[in-house]
Amino acid sequence: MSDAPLDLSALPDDELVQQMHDDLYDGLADEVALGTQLLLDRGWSAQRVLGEALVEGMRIVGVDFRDGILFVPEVLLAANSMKAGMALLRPLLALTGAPRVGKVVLGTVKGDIHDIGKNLVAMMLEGAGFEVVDLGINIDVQAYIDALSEHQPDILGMSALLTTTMPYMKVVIDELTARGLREHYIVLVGGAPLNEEFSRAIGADAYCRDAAVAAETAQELMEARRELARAG
Ligand code: B1M
Repeated sequence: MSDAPLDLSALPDDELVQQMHDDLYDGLADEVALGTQLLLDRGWSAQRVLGEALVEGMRIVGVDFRDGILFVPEVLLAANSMKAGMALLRPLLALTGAPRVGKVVLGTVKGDIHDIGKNLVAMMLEGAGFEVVDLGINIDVQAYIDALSEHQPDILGMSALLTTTMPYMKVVIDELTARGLREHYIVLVGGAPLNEEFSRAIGADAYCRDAAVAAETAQELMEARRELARAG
């Protein structure tokens, strides 16, 4: 058996993707970044690398995290590796040449520090032509309100990955309503534990299953709003 480092560039596409899943699982950020670049150099689209190599790799990590095989430190390393790959995709996803179509304030709610999905949503929105103000993680109601007042966006986007933090979205929406601000913004919500029903129940405008749906929904609702403004 040889101890020579694996030459990622020598692997065919399917084996490279498989190896990237393993490297993501093992938290090897440099290798994940290299694999990402190799696939791009071989003509893969940024969306395909994202879906088949990175998101799928993180899905596998999530399963073993749930089953108690992986723990927080390992998952953090995996998350950092995913981010290393995403950093290479970001400019490509943002570079669609779409005209500026609106502004979004986006953040992960209070108590929640998951940000990979939110970061992807930010990238896809930028790619669809939105200006995105990313507030980061663990955002409380006052910070959302301050950001809305400062940046005057068209859309507020909130992310939550925990069943314990998703109810905080309602706290934010209720506060907007109490201040008479709710109708000023399109409110989009997303995150793995959410669904349409939850989104309706808390008074959001739409639930977005994934980042691509978030970008499509943002465009559709902006267009509907413009139609309404033209008609009225
Ligand atoms: Co966390 N974690 N985690 N974790 N973690 C989950 C969410 C969990 C499902 C794992 C599991 O048990 N299988 C579980 C939640 C269970 C539940 O509530 N039902 C869980 C838990 C329990 C926890 C801790 C409590 C663990 C502990 O400490 N004991 C802890 C909580 C910390 C906190 O937030 N206070 C914790 C910590 C962590 C890490 C720090 C180690 C790390 C986060 C690192 C980081 O984000 N920088 C982490 C990770 C990585 C995960 C998993 C494995 C992966 C999440 C992810 O990045 N997915 C996750 C398991 C899983 O989801 N399979 C898990 C990839 C990403 C692309 O998908 O985030 O779903 P996702 O985003 C999608 C869509 O949801 C949507 O679009 C995105 C892209 O397509 N979307 C939006 C997301 N936000 C949107 C906003 C929008 C629109 C669409 O706005 C418009």
